[in-house]
Amino acid sequence: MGYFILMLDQSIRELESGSLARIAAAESLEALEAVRVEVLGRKGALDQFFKQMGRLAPEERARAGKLLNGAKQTVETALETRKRQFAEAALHARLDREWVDLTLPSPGPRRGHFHPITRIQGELEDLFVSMGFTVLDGPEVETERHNFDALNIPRDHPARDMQDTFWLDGGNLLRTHTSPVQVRGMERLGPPLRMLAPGRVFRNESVDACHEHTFYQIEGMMVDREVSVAHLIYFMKTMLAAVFKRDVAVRLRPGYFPFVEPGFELDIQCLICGGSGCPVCKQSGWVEQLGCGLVHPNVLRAGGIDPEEWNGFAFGLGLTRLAMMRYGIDDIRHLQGGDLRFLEQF
Ligand code: FA5
Repeated sequence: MGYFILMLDQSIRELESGSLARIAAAESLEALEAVRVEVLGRKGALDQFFKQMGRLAPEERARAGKLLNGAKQTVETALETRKRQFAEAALHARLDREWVDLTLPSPGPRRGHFHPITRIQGELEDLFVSMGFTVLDGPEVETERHNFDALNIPRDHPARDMQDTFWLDGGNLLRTHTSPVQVRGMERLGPPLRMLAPGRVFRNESVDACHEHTFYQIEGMMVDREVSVAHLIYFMKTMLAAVFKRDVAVRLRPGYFPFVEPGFELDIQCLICGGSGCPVCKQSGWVEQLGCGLVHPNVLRAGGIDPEEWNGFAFGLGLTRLAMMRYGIDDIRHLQGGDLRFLEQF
């Protein structure tokens, strides 16, 4: 064998082993591509060798051709293998990143809960339904007749100023209390009747820790024969016991509402300060919860019921204030502020 072929032989082997070492050490597809271009590419190292083959004798040329093709094959295979390793490593990294344990129990959807006002409203509805009351709904946009006239508050009556009203174009108004549902209830159900009407009411008044312009009330009314103040007190006591589930100090004072006679206001001892005085009870130690009384004959008449034959009691409870007392909320504005950090505490 000639000297030239021996040198060629050695150079090809060196090129092959050098290329394999570079492929093994390559850390990226770019580095592999660089090796491929340098070794296998047009004008690459192997190509240079192929070009020198013309200078060899025919039997040496066959041997050199075999050697070169073998080296080319080996480098190509090594490049492919290393590329596959990169692809597999990338796949494993992705699987590691995206792996989830499908056998873990699901945390389930996040569940909300009822607003404190809705919760008390639901409890009171259940309680009164269990005592034979029907739950009624009424419109928030009311007529002047239902909100005032039929409740014995004619146009020039000073009592209209007791509740500052949002008047609407056309003479309607945003109801200032749930009492208009008494009138609708009498018209719809007729005597004897027991009805409960929860709902939102609106007053054009300034807001403080205990007063909102938009708040909730529950109206209750019972019409039957020989209904007395004793019945009224029984139902009020039953209701407060159900809401507070403990003894709370209560006081009943005479109160004026044109639609009842006699009329009362019921206060409970402030549960925010325990009666010592705070902004919620305006330092008085007591918080007014509801107005109530025996239904005025004029109201029964306006509802189509004969006051000679029937009488009844009615009450209008401040549901928003009741929620404040039950949950110890020291500012009424929190209740409709819509702040989830507040609401999630209940
Ligand atoms: C009335 O609204 C009468 N309709 C209640 C009534 C019904 C009396 C049936 C007799 C017979 P008053 O304006 O006092 O009454 O309101 C009733 C209750 O609503 C109050 O005791 C109080 O708890 C609540 N309330 C009144 N104004 C506000 C306000 N601005 N913000 C929050 N709660 C209020």
